[in-house]
Amino acid sequence: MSRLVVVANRVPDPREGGATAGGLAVAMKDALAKRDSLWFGWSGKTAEETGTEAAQVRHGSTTYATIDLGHDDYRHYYQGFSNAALWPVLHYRLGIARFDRRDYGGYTRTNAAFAAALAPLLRPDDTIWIHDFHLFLMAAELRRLGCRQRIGFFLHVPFPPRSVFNGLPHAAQLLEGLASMDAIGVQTEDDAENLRGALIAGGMGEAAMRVGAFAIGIDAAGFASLAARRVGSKDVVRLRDSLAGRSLAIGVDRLDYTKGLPQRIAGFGAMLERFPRHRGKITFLQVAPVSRGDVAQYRTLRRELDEGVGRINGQMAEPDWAPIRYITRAVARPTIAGFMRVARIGLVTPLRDGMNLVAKEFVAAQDPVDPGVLVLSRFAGAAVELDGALVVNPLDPDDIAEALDVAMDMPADERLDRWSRMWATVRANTAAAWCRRFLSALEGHEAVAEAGSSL
Ligand code: ADQ
Repeated sequence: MSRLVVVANRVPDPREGGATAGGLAVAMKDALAKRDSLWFGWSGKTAEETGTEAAQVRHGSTTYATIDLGHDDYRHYYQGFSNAALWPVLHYRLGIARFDRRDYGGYTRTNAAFAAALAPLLRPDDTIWIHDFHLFLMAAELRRLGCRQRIGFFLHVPFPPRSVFNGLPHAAQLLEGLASMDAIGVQTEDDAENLRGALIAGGMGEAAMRVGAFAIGIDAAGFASLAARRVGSKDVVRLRDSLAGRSLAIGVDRLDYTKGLPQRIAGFGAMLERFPRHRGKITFLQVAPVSRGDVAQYRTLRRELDEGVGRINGQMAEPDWAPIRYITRAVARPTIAGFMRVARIGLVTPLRDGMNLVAKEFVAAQDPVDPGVLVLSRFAGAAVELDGALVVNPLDPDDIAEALDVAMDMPADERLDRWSRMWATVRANTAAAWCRRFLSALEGHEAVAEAGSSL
């Protein structure tokens, strides 16, 4: 089997096990363990200049190769074009995107620097798999350097309709970059349609045929057993005791404006207003560690949430009950799994999300004898598969309020029926299966459009 080369903006710490590593590392774990592999990307550190030669560490069958980012590239490639322009536009938020020619300059420069540092490490029969929106231009740069290997690309975030995408300055160059890939994966059939439309309109109809939908999954059995094990841990017991018999609703997100947090908080408040019989019967725990705190929109969001939570707690709390508990510190993954298991309701209400793995993790974490209810945004990729959820419009706090009311009263047999359907899907479409499907399309065993999941 040929070597697998994974390229992503961030490279996981080889010393971290699956339990603490990020989502992508968990998803790639099986594929990396089964064959000789190289993971290439940014070290997470900044330096005077972007590195030209990768530092390498071998761990098991994987070599981790990283370069530092120069201060300018960090600012323009990472904070600028990736996080302040591409991220909002790909999540349909053209209006809050910030454009600066220097940011795009940093983006092209860094994609080229990644390609130049990776090229000397490549072997002729490597299979290269590039991840996400930071690296739209990397395959084209590798081709320019003479690389002839198969190159696949997976976009973890949504791809908007072309009328939105084309609002992005340099949209055409980004699409041309994508057209250098041999297989292009996105999360849902809607994303695939949007991307194909943009490529066809840009005169790249042939590349459109290499686009397919591959819904990412989780290590379902692993997360389920983690949740079951952690339910007896000190932190989880403390949480459960503190609830004093009340139901728990839980939200777990990065603190990001795509996750619909202010609307979710408002929806919870609206539920207590409109259905007062639930007052004092439910506690909402939102865990949202600060991310990208150096980007302006994220600071504004944080203030908005502080205020929203404070207002509702101020209005509704009793001396022995506060409706919302809000944590902006990181909570360890195993603890999160245990918290999810004791929750009666999972609130996953992004305004847009490529997939949203928290929704799948919530399903996996449930007690099969007495499962909770998932309230899920129709704009998360996960909503295509998780048809047992209460699906809401995350922009409408009243819709969230009504779903919470239904969830609070849902009889055990309906909860079980809905959860069983979702669990069957989550268990069938694991991270490992996603990896296999994409690689099989990339390595030419199946046409990309057919290899994608039948979403
Ligand atoms: P993210 O936007 O980071 O990922 P998501 O899929 O929900 O979103 O989460 C990824 C992982 O981070 C999950 O395993 C989750 O448990 C963990 N996580 C999130 N918030 C956490 C918290 N507060 N504490 C601890 N862990 C937390 C991007 C796309 C998604 C897509 C994934 C994978 O934006 O749409 O599902 O990539 O493709």
